[in-house]
Amino acid sequence: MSLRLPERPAGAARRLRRLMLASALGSSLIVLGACGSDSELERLGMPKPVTVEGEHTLDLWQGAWIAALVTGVIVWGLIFYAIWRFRRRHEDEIPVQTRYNLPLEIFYTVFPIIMVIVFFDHTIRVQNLVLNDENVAVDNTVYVVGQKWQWTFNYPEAVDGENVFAIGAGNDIPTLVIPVDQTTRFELRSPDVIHDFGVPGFLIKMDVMPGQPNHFQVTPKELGTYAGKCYELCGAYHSRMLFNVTVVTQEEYEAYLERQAAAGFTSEKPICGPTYAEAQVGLDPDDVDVEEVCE
Ligand SMILES: [Cu+2]
Repeated sequence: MSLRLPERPAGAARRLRRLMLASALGSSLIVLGACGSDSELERLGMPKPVTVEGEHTLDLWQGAWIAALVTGVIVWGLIFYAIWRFRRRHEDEIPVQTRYNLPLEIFYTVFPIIMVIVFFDHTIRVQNLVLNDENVAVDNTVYVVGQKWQWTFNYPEAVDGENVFAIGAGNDIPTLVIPVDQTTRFELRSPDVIHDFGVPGFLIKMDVMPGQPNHFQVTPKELGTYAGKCYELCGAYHSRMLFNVTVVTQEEYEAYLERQAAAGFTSEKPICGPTYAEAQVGLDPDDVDVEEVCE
């Protein structure tokens, strides 16, 4: 029995190529057209950014997904095209035997490297935009202290030159209050182990490390309350390290600080906050060691 090479119907191949090109272009256009920031689908699963800085992160996320999807559609198209175009048509035929194709091999080695370089470049560009701390007018600074296993929020020189603080205790989740349309810098401090301060709605998180001061700033543009958490597995009660962020008007922000100060939550300097065991006692400011400075 003799083996023969497949016969290729020229018209069918041309139609298939056109169909592939049309589907690649069509799906790319659908993805590009769907990208806004209103629905979860448009944001490709990312939470809605409520800060100016978060918009840049969302752009990077969407851009990366568009590039990946366009690449995916082209690759899937080529796979299915090859499956269809070079299928066995007769019992007694063998498929075309290609040992190597140098131009193609150079292409699929070089092109992914170029893609990685482009992704890397965009990532660094957005990171520099979001974390840029030069020539940024910072309106407020909050010292965020992560200690096992609770958060303490310090507002230095907030009321009559004194530091105002808020701490979580036991089952009380602490609330971080910041004003809308103002740039607030978070100075991150830890007296014990590595924690990680993050707010999904702000599309940012950063390690809170002992002996390594970190900071970043946000400019919230929408009023509301947003959930935050510790993103670093930091010990036995890591899961308790929840907090809320409330974005309020400037007047409400000042009123909040006055209320906290009137309730006695003041110190000379930003404090480290109580230990987990101490925090179980309650929110009484008299139980807090205000001498333990965490600057
Ligand atoms: Cu933690």
